[in-house]
Amino acid sequence: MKAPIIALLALAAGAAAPSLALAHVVAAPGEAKAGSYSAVAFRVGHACAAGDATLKVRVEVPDAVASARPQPKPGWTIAVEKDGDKVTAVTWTGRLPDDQFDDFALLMKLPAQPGSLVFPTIQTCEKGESQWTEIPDPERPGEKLTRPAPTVRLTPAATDQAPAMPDMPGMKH
Ligand SMILES: [Cu+2]
Repeated sequence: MKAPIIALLALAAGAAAPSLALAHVVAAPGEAKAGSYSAVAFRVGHACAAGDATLKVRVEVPDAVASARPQPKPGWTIAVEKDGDKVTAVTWTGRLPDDQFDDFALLMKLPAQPGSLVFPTIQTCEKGESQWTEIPDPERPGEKLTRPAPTVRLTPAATDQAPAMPDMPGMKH
């Protein structure tokens, strides 16, 4: 009786492995200085399923992010959702085939508090949808999630003598 169950589990693991091995939707870079203005791209590594195409990417902006502005993308339209002045979500609409990747960027004023910033993201495809909304547990850093939300780790701001790396050239504020 046990053998068939083990075989089924092995099959299930095998089926899940290809998508796990690919890039998911991730924040790039996945680390930034707390309190900085930083550009972070949401990198879409593949469509919702093999052979599908991504049509829409909606990124939720956490409350702690004081400002967020999307980078324009040729071929994509941008819709910004706001609560008062605060940007709460940004949606890019266009078309990205499964065998290509692309970056969808936001320039943000990041919170001063070090920690993890989670950006729940919905990827809408021609044939389906992937909800990248699972929140990583900081106490289980190596844990493999099926659909982890893109996450930016905020590192303590340097006590900088010299200006730090130019994160965001051209930004006026
Ligand atoms: Cu993936």
